[in-house]
Amino acid sequence: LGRVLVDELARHGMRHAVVAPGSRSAPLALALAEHPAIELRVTLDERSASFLALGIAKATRLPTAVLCTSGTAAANFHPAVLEAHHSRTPLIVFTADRPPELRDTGASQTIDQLKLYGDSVRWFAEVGVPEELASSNGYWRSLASRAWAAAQGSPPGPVHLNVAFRDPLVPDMTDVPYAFGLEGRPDGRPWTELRRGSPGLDERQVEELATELSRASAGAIVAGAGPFDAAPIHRLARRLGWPLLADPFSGARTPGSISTYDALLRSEAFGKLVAPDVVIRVGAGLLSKSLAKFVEQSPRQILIDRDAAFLDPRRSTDLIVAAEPAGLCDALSAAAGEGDPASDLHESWIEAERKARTIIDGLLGDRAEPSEPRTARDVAAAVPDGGSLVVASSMPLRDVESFMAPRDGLRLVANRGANGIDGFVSTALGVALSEGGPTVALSGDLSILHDQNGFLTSHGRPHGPIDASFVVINNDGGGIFSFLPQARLPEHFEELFGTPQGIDFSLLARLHGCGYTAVEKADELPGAVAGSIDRGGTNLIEVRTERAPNVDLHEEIWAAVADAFR
Ligand SMILES: Cc1ncc(C[n+]2csc(CCOP(=O)(O)OP(=O)(O)O)c2C)c(N)n1
Ligand SMILES: [Mg+2]
Repeated sequence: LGRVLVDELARHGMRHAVVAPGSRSAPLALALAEHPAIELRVTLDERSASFLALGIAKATRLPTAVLCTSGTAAANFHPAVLEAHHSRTPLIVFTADRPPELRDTGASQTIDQLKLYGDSVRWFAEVGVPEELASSNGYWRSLASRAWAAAQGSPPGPVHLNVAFRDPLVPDMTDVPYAFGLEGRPDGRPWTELRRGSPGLDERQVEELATELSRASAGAIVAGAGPFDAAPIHRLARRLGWPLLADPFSGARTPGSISTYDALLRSEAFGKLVAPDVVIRVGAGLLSKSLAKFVEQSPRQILIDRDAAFLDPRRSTDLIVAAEPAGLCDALSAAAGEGDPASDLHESWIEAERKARTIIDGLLGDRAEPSEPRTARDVAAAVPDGGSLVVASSMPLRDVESFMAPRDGLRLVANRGANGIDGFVSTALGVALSEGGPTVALSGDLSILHDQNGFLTSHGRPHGPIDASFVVINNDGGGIFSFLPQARLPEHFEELFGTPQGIDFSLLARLHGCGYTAVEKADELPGAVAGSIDRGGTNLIEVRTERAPNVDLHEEIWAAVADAFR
């Protein structure tokens, strides 16, 4: 059973698997370890293991397997399953189980694992105990094919296979040979392939929508968390003469997009100047409150989503178009025809972007000591072309959104599905394992501490260290809370929200055999990132900041940008 499932998934294209150690899972673990096409990592902590698999899957967009033994091990997968569910990340979750006769009997390490993750999986299968039947091979291979298809369904997401094994759990040399064939289809073909067309509108529907857009006097395209193929979205924006307001995690924050919208839209005067009559949105919920308000105030709000998901936390969207954004944007551009765009809003936005960028860069450049906004801006610029930047919730995410300048050649990854601060180290290491160029991670101190066990993977034998650079903004606690109303409750603030941990990150690095650098001056950061990438292995780069002055700096920036539009 173990060998057949793994072989079938490999035929579909699975290349990575993560295993957390245990005994009940041994048949599958051995099969994963022995398959030549599968790159395997072993991670002690199941929560870290599942986030490692999640990071690989986010980076490769391919289903990645994660396996654990029976009992509480399976429950430790739950946070990553939820993130995969909400971020539409394909994951194949194997939980090993006791056979039915041992369940609910007080047998050791046995819990109810059936549908453990509730509605958060695309498909659950109780695979059952392997039986020696002529039909078993077809059953197991078809099951693996279905798991693969479900993980890449509409929407993609996690699949849970609960696999029960009876003793003996490792190959028994006294076994008589298996009575039936276990081969897959010839030429390495999968057992059952699922072919899907891409969702879209028909010609008449495209025409109708294009006509509506051409009549708009003040439109905007807003790209939220994706990732998307950015070029078609840019082309449509240019064709219509509309601005493209691009969240970094859309993949569309490339030259020509608007990146300073969060600060700009905090200005009421600027907001009035650019008030839209149509907004086209792609991607998930918007972190920036000022951007969300901008969208909400538009009388017409169109969401394009391939899975027809109701991504509409403000309940204000009035049209959802079920289509692949890239394909639809190209179709709309073609329907809009040649000639000058009807709108010149793009130009006003580009001018405002230039102004805001100058103000922000001026304020950040004035300070020699490191700040959180500058760290976000500079780290996003410092990752070499073809590299990845993995960003933690919540201030690092917000600061990258607010301060990252548009650029090409950068893949951005974050756990935006459920916005947890958990599993961050492992997610970043998973991205690093996907072989997509140098990986840099930007995180707060608490996010790093939350998944310290993740570092166990980085020096995990026998593979050696993973190449990843962790930039840690250490403000000794949860900086986000200083922006929230609880900041006005000084008697409880530090204990309940600030939660300083006082950890020495150089010792943490030493414990895990990671390199360590402290950045004392703001302009040392790009060099520190480049140095870490050159050195290889997992390195920590600590940037110390303070929470209260960080709020002041953000407010200063917002006020200065607003002033320019008075
Ligand atoms: C699993 C999980 N637990 C708790 C939270 C709530 N939370 C959001 S941000 C945050 C503090 C993060 O601190 P840090 O990583 O140091 O980043 P900073 O806000 O200081 O930039 C907490 C506890 C969460 N999002 N996810
Ligand atoms: Mg912090």
